Amino acid sequence: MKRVHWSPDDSHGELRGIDEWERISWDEALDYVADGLKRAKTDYGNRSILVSGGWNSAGSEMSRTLGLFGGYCERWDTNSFGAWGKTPFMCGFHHGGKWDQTVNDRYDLRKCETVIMMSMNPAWSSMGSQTWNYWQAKKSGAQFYCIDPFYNDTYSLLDAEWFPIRPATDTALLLAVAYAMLEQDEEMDLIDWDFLDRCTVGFDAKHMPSDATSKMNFRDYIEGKTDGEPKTPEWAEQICGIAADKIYELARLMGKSNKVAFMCGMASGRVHNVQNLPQLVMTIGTMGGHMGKSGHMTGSTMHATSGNGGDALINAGINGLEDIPNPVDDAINANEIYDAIIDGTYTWTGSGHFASPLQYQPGEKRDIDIHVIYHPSGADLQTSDGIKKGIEAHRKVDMVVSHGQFYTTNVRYSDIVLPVVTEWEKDWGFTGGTLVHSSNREMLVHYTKVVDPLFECRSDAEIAFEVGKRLGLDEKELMPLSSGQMLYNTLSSMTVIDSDGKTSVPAVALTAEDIETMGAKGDPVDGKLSYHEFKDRGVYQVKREQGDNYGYIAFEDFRNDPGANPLDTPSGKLEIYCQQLADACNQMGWSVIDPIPTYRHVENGYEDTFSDWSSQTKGDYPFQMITPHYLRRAHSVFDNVGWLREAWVNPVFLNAGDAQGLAIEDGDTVLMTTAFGQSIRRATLTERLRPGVVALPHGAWVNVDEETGIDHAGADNYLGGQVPNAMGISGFNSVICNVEKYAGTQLGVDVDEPARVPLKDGE
Ligand SMILES: Nc1nc2c(c(=O)[nH]1)N[C@H]1C(S)=C(S)[C@@H](COP(=O)(O)OP(=O)(O)OC[C@H]3O[C@@H](n4cnc5c(=O)[nH]c(N)nc54)[C@H](O)[C@@H]3O)O[C@H]1N2
Ligand SMILES: Nc1nc2c(c(=O)[nH]1)N[C@H]1C(S)=C(S)[C@@H](COP(=O)(O)OP(=O)(O)OC[C@H]3O[C@@H](n4cnc5c(=O)[nH]c(N)nc54)[C@H](O)[C@@H]3O)O[C@H]1N2
Ligand SMILES: [Mo]
Repeated sequence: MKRVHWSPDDSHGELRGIDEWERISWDEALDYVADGLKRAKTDYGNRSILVSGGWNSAGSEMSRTLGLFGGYCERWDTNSFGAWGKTPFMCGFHHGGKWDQTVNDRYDLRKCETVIMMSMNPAWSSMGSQTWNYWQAKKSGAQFYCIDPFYNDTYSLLDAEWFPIRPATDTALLLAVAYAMLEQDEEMDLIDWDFLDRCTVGFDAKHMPSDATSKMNFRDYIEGKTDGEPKTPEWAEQICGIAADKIYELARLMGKSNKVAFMCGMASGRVHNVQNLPQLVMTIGTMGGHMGKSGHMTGSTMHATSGNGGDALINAGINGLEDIPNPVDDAINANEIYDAIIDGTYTWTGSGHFASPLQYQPGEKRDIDIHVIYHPSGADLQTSDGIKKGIEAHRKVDMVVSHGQFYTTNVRYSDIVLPVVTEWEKDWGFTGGTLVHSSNREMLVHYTKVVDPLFECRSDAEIAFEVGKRLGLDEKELMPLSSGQMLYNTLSSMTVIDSDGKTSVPAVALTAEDIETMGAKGDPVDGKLSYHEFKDRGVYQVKREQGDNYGYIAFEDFRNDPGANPLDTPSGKLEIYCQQLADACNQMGWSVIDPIPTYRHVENGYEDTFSDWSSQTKGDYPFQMITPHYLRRAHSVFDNVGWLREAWVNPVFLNAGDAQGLAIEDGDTVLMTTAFGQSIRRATLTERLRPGVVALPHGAWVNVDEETGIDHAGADNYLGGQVPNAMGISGFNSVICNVEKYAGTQLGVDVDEPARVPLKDGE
């Protein structure tokens, strides 16, 4: 599709999102795209081409083509992991390098007596049946507790006792838990001093790491010796809203003689300025000694591996396609991306931000002049903070291109739309791979085509190839391997851990005939499961049972002998004082953090709901908003599906008492206002949300009324804003807002709304 009023010479950018569409041929569309890219390169250089998509724009098929073309500007953000993506700094890059490796495996969870869950909701948000893991622990007698502003379905199922915390205040709570553990230790013997002594650095002045550049230590800070403010439960209560006596109770629960699993989802890390939170969670775990032993664990757990830590038992192979490096090193953080497009400057902090500490460089102000936005995949305009400013940025450039499966927000604000196939129409693919969390450690999905591509849809690979040809690139370099060869390469390099729990062996058996059918070259493989069976089942599942050799206790060797099994940190120990983390963060220039976990002001957090904190006078945005992942959708995907709209309405959840105070009844249309945008939704009243908190489900397709600027869909990121902070954290759960009854026309139920379809020329 082409937007009617767009042409290469006059983009009429102001009409993006409201223009009509015309159908054009693939050849015309690909020519427009290639010509637009060439023009941007000639006139402004490769840096003027922004490739968006997902948490990191590198890795898509188009990144190969554009890499060969001389490069492109990247976008990066912290998406799912928030602050937790940096756990490796204090836990080491071989444990925490995979964020789901600091908790034990699912069978060991059943040995815990006390499971303390912080910001978790596997019943809604973990693909697969991961709630089963917790249910089994409950059947084995574990007691559950939850720290969350929302008493969600997971907690309800597990009959968890609720600590109804205010959003974005977990740091204050946990600092006070540390205080209360210290205070009650003499009487109740809560702290595992032996573990602290042998396995950590930074807890007190006697245990400082050799690379420390300051004298700060955790104990002095907690007891008020560093800043004159002891982090007492009474101090924390003011901020986090949990009563001091409940904080003392939590501290007792964390005690060393209890078999504790202290588990966190990452939602509390998807908050501005909480770079130290994961470090603090791990610190509390070390104080209770809840690491490296059966029945004890501390750390983050989420996605398909929720409640099931450990190395992948089945490892996806590699397709053999060599990466094409991006000659341009520009990479813009999601918190600055739209300002960069509108104002022409941004903070460069390194390229390819994800796995290694080396990728966090001293911040550097750079000029940038974006002329093309290319969305090869992902749904950034919808799923990143600041949709309103994002629309403005999209309206500014010369050309916007999207590969689209549906009429998504990215597509709607584009000029050229290239329809791509869904997973059901692709020849084959796998979930899993280097990221353990893409499927759980025990299984790997292999999907194959269900239907031929519908209408004229093409694959990303075909599009990348066709655009590349038109850019004059070498066909062999663009696509050196056939699809069949890549399938063979992947399958033949796929490995599984044998039943001894140690040996890695080929997973899939391939005969000469299989290989010929794929049209590939290579030797037959003697593997555990025949290719036919794998393909028919669509899944490789490693059989598990209690007492098998596949168990996993995080940090076990380390705990038993830290000298012989050091962590991959500068000190070799768990770093309660982590110089590397502080240095990496502080040199980027957005926020200053301490090497130990300390209390930091959260931008758009609880304190910002007050115009005057000392007199407790509320300001223009008195409520806090969280944006939970929601059953109706996978992020933005499926929001247009009528059946799902019928099954799950998309309300804004309000605390019933708050609503009463505002004279809002269930079903009323409510106006939500933040500093960044306005949106309306029907209210659902509930007692499960703590007072002062509003929950707006994540991912609804924005629907802006051009006259008023108000979004009618309840799009979370139309209300959330961009705040450059810490190590580039997206603050999806640090939003403050006003809520009032909407005086305009009341909204009907979503299922009665027409599905979003493109406006066609002449209709
Ligand atoms: N307010 C708020 N915002 C959030 C979050 C939050 O909690 N609150 N959560 C954040 C998190 S954790 C995440 S992971 C992100 C997710 O952010 P995104 O990854 O941007 O979200 P999706 O909606 O899953 O977008 C995927 C898009 O890719 C398309 N797609 C799927 N397969 C293919 C393919 O093979 N080729 C191409 N070309 N396209 C394909 C789908 O149609 C869909 O439009 O959102 C983040 N945004
Ligand atoms: N159906 C569905 N499933 C999904 C997705 C989806 O969009 N739809 N997305 C997938 C993806 S990519 C991801 S990353 C995961 C994310 O899944 P989760 O990490 O589970 O994310 P959320 O649902 O945002 O939040 C979980 C809980 O954290 C609480 N919470 C929010 N802010 C805070 C806070 O500041 N402090 C505390 N203590 N608690 C807080 C929320 O109230 C909620 O109960 O879900 C995955 N699964
Ligand atoms: Mo995510």
